[in-house]
Amino acid sequence: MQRFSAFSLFRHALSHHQNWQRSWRNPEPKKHYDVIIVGGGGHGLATAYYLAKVHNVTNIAVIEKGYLGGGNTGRNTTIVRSNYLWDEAAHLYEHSLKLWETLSTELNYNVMFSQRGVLNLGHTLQDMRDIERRVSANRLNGIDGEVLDASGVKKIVPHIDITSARRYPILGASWQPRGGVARHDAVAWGYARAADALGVDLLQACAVTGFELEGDQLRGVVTDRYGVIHAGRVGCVVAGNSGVLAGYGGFELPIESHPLQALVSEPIKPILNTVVMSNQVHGYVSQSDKGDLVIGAGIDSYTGYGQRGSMPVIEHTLAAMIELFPMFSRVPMNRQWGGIVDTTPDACPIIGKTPVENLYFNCGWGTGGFKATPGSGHVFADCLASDEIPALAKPFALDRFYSGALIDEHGAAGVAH
Ligand code: FAD
Ligand code: PYC
Repeated sequence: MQRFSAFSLFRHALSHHQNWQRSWRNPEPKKHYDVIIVGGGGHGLATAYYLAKVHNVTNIAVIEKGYLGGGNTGRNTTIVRSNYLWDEAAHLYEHSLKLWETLSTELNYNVMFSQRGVLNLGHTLQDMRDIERRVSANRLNGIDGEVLDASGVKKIVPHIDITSARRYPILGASWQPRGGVARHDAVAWGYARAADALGVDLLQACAVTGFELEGDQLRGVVTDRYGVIHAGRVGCVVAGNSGVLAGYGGFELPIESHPLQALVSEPIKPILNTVVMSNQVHGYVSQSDKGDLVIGAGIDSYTGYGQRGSMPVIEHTLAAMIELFPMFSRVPMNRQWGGIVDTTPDACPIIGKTPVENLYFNCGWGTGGFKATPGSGHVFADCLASDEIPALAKPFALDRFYSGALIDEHGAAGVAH
């Protein structure tokens, strides 16, 4: 009998995977596109869709190194909300939430957006003060929100433990009724199908490995599958790989790439009809329509590009869940995975121009970009179509890290950093 070492089995599996990727049937790429989008996650696909639909720019390619939606878009816990503290972020995320509300109709694809409400729990007096400030700011911006006390939380989530005997007693929460969850894959597929129907080329299994530069002007991208493809403008929407692509352009971004993990339980009968998040205990949970408890963690503290995380974080997250819902201690867990998120110093995205002419970046969404998918694509399409940065995106320019006009959203990020 032939014997295989673990290493040779791994190599065999890897080359099988690479051959499968290579055999992926793409449309024949053109020699020149008006716009190339690098990254076929939700944000890249949404950008291509709005470019074609709103701006009538259809000579576009989306270039994806793996498969569409296989990055953070397909790995996240799908929480959608717009309850950010500062005006700039609140307006951008609310723009996105409004687009979510009509997205299934817009794309003629059921993205399963479910406005079941989002609770952000408070466990200390200071948490409650922060919650009151944030909810007041939200309401001034026309965003729905309420401050609940512990009994108000219990009314919405009967199974939660609000007894004061807990290590992190629940004092109350912010409640955004219009928040909720969506089906992550469906968002990628919905935008991809709609963009494809408008003539956008979707090139999968094709990595961008460099930029074609003439002085400080970008002329196209170098790919590992088709060589150089020329473009008028290039928009990079590659989340945790943004630092690598900035390197191809010869500049740096204030971004760290960190693993962020999540897991699901076995499907159980309906028990939780909203989203519960707690920054203090470092976890968040909702229940999918299939019945799984969808549970997420804070970021792993080390940096890296591996799409997996470390054990201690997951143990810590499960301890947090049991703190909130002691009855979950007996639910078997099914699968665990990780994505690579791109965190910035102010927990806000970077959208717009770069030091290289014709090269634009949309990144830095970190742990919270799924909810922004429609809004991000919508404003980035504006940037790429007209070279004018729309008002909603202006505060998120790269130069804020030089001017000091940071928008600190760590408090509303909802995930421990
Ligand atoms: P991605 O979906 O990662 O797409 C980027 C694509 O670029 C990838 O498909 C990648 O393969 C491709 N790419 C990279 N380099 C290259 C290259 N050189 N050439 C070609 N293609 C390339 N956000 C929320 O709002 N709510 C949540 O509940 C939430 N939970 C999360 C839970 C986890 C575990 C994780 C990991 C993230 C979570 N997020 C959440 C964050 C959210 O998933 C991301 O911010 C969002 O999905 C980013 O979308 P994207 O399209 O920019 O990135
Ligand atoms: O930004 O709401 C969020 C979020 C939840 C889980 C990960 N990110």
